[in-house]
Amino acid sequence: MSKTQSLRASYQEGIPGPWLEGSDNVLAVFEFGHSPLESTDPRHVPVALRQLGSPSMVEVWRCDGPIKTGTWDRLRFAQGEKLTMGHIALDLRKTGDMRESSRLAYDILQTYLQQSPHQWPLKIWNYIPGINQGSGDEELYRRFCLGRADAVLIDPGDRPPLPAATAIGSPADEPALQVYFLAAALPGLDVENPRQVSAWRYPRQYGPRSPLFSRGTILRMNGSQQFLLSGTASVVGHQTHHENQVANQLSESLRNVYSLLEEGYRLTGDSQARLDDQGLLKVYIRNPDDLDLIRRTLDAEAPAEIPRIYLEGDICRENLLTEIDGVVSMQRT
Ligand code: 3EB
Repeated sequence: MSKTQSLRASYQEGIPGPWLEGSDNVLAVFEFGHSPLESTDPRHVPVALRQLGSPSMVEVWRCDGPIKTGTWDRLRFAQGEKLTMGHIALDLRKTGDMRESSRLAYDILQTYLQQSPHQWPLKIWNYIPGINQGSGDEELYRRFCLGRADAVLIDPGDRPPLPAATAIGSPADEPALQVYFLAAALPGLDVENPRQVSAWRYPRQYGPRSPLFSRGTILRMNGSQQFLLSGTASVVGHQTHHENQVANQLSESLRNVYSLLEEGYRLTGDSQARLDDQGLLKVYIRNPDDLDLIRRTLDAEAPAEIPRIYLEGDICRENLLTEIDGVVSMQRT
């Protein structure tokens, strides 16, 4: 028997307004194609990435209430009984360069979490304007990683629980760096992918500081389990595979997802992830012209039941064309 999931994430046709009015178990409403600086309510999270294809969807997170909302420094949050969603949007025209801004965002996030009843981030999403601008170690993604490592007070060598993460580029003219997260009172179960080198062990060639995230975390609560996937791309070992071949990159990303889910089954011993209608996928696409090919590839290789949307976004390595992120339900076997 499957129990009700603690995080109920879904895509819904329409606009955010109705979800924010008087619904007592709505933790967050994500709207695509709008600057994060336009947030009108602590639970309203505009994301600068444009949705490709139709119909136009919002993403709604629901959990057990009552839900308390508030502001803490530059962070806005919604806190349910067992889960918290928080988001930060920093106007880069005011906060300085990307390293400084990333450090500031993670300082705020960390200071907020330290005093929250839900201290453990399970997954963090990072949307970075012009992520591939600059060359070599000056690339904005690498500057972002430096700022994150400056702020985060953990040594991955100690094997602390790490959150899952997604880092995607928003349009270069978007003014805000956006970071949002899901947190709980206990850490998630970290899952690494046997097909991939752990990101925190990436060799020097990818930048001066490695990204700090796990390939996925399992949220266990109320007898139900959910898999929070990190952004998953066509990376095997630590190398990009299928350069300039978007359909093959999507297939490789899916193989990584399946491999990670299998590892989750091995670690829990009794819970298997399923790409079904209780979960959702987000597919990031660098070149909007690739939408049809990506859509056909995904339709052929992943169950039709799992809801998905396509977002225009740059991937953190210039040679990656697509990436998959999502929430997947798990069932006891
Ligand atoms: C990769 O596999 C792709 O810096 O937080 C994926 C997910 C990636 C999260 C991050 C980066 C991040 O290395 C890049």
